[in-house]
Amino acid sequence: MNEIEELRLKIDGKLVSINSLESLTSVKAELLGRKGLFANLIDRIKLLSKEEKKIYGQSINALKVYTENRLNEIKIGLEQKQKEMADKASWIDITLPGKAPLVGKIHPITKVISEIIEIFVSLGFSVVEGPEIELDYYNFEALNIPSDHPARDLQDTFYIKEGVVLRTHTSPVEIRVMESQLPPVRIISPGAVYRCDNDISHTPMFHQVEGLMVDKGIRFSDLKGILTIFIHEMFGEDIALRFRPSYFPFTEPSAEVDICCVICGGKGCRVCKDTGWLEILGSGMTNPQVFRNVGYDPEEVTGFAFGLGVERIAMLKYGIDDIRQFYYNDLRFISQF
Ligand code: 2U9
Repeated sequence: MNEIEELRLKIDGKLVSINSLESLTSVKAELLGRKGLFANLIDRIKLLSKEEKKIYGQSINALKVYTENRLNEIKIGLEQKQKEMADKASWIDITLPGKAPLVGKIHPITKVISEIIEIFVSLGFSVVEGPEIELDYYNFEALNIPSDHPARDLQDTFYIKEGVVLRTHTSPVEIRVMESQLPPVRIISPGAVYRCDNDISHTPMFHQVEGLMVDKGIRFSDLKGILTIFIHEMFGEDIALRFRPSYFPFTEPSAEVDICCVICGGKGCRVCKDTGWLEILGSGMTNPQVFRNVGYDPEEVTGFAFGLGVERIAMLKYGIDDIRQFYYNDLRFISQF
């Protein structure tokens, strides 16, 4: 009987060590399996005398039934616990606020281009586009930019190969249009342009909108009228502006347009370099040589053209002091506009 008690204690010790369905399986095999504890005990019965066999057999059997019942209870308990844990893991708190999906926004440069297009379309201009990889002829030659002009310098222009460049402005688009159609012409050409430059106010790729109007009797006053309307639409009716004489090979006469500094109101500050004025675009009456290059007769038609840098306009409009901010693709910056 002592042996039976010892066995029960040993079995209880094994049962309390069970903490998972896996350990249950291995303890069950250890106790009740074909080569387990009970198989071994039952095997020994045949060596006993007739009386011993009866008592010993009954005790072993009772102990076996006890073990089987305990294992069953433990199994039910563990399965219950496992189910509870699975339920808890899959529980959803429908009172929690939902996750807002990240909604895309229009890039500030695209927004400013669209705004510029809208203003010129309302003035009767059409939008045209052209290749970003251009022939030297369309980018420089046809625009009366001589081969010794600083804009042609290797430092400014990205050369693809001899005679082929990344366009440095969108003017070649206007040359292509004039080559393929007769006046009147009233177009703007927005798009990416490339210059070998990289600092706080220059990126190697930036955007321009250029415009061209050609017809019989176009005068400098037409240029002034159209560009004044544009600047008032873009920066507000109250902004002061001035036309300042300048020089471009493709226009004659030429003028740059300044607006009263939007940062200091004309008093002078770091942004306007204490002049009170900000340069906003270049313009001029189309050089007669450019007309001859595309087969137009400068005695018949006249025209004006202008060009503006989109990033520069966006920087002034939104008060941004580093052009590179537009191209870091930091959502905290570009989602503000
Ligand atoms: C044709 C004839 C003339 C376009 C013009 C400018 C003046 C000008 C600059 C503004 C800042 C370039 O982006 S920028 O660096 N552009 O100053 N552009 S007149 O004149 C043309 C265009 C096409 C056929």
